[in-house]
Amino acid sequence: MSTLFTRRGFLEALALSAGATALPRSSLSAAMQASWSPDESQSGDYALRIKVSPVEIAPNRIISMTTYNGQFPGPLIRLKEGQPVTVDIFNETDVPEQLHWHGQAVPVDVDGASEEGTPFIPAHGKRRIAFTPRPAGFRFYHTHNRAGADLAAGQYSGEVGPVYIESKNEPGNYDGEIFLVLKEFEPTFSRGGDMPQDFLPPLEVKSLHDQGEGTMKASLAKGMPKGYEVGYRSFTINGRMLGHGEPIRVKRGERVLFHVLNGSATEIRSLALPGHTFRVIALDGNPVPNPAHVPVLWIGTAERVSAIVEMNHPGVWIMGDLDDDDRRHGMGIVVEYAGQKGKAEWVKPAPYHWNYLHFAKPGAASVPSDETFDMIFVKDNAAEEGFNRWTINGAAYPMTGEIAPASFHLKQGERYRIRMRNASDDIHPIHLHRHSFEITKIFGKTTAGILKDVVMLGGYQEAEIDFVADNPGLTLFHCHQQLHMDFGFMALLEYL
Ligand SMILES: [Cu+2]
Repeated sequence: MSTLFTRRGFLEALALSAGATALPRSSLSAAMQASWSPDESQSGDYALRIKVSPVEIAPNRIISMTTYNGQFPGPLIRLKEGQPVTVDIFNETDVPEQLHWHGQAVPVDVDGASEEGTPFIPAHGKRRIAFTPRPAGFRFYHTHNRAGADLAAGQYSGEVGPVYIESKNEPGNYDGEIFLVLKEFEPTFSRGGDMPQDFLPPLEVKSLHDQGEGTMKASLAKGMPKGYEVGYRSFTINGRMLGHGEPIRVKRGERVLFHVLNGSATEIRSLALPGHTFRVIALDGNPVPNPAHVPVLWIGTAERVSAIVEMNHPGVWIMGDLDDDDRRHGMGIVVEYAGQKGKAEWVKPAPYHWNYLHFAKPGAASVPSDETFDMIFVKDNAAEEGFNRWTINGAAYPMTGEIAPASFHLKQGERYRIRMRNASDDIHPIHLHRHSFEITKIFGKTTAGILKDVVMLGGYQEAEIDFVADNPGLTLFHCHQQLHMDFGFMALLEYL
């Protein structure tokens, strides 16, 4: 089946491809409903089943992974902003689970983070949750389990699925809508490894650079090896390696809206379509003030980009990652124009700096904040049984699984600014739970109007984000890189 659907046909098409249990009851066929016991059929609007399943990412290349409803990615869940839903989450595994509603302003008992106090979905048990979806836009759901040294756990698994929350007035100025989930599989550890960062504007802060490099040199001088990093053997879009999924079939002149989710546990991804540009209209599901054309998308771990592509360059193309090795190992999908045949072509795009400021109104000034928190992020090389330990203001979040005391105490209704300084050479996709934030300073410039829930903070760089404390309870702040969050890079904010 093609991954391209018209807006109206989407739900019907989904019923054919996705696990039926994830669809609203009303759209299930009689045959599908028959598989529900009477007890279950009186239950929630949606059901998600966490289970270990084989997933075929290329012909006869079948990977065992924990999934939602036996498929990867998890089924697309379409919700309506402000219209309450109930979801039954069944855990058919041996491990207690957390299902996080990433990017939604939900209460603590729904959010899906044990650090905030969300109850676990017990092993071989279930939880029913009820919430009101908000805000509108492209969100997602994923496990929030700690993986630590277990490369089958946490987001190394297949526990990732897209959520789309429709607003009351969708503009819909496009012909088709496609969801793409980028995800690597078959992870292995290595010692050290470099994350590409030259796609960001090069604005290192000298004092942070000197601090980070000094600490690293001292550690290596003591004979410490470099801390573990993760690499992958296979790469997929929508669960299929490049060349092994159905192509995206388009016609000349069509305007296609791509909703791209980086579902990786650890990686930053890029995406280009030779001969075409992306008109970015939303970041992390939130409309941007200044939709702009870009040749390449760069998407941090857990970030989303929504962009319209005008199909005006007929051919058969590889829409793929700029990294040759990752693309050759699967990170791409074929885009095929009607009437065009032949081998899919890749053309490397010209170098380009990804800059969130392109999508802001030039000169926009942010609202002053009531209070500012400073945070400095530091890496202790290989300090935790060979893994890098991460600290925020000198403290690593405890790895015991218990709820730690909150590090930051807020007052409801106030507007806060977090001034983040990265004293490490790694790039960090910084995430705040249950709130959206506004980027107010990045790459040395102040700005306003870019609302996100994850922001990439480059090595030795600084950035500032603002948010309003309007969703009380414990709120988790963390780096979304699994290896970083699992080894200390988390902190709790609290207000009642
Ligand atoms: Cu990080």
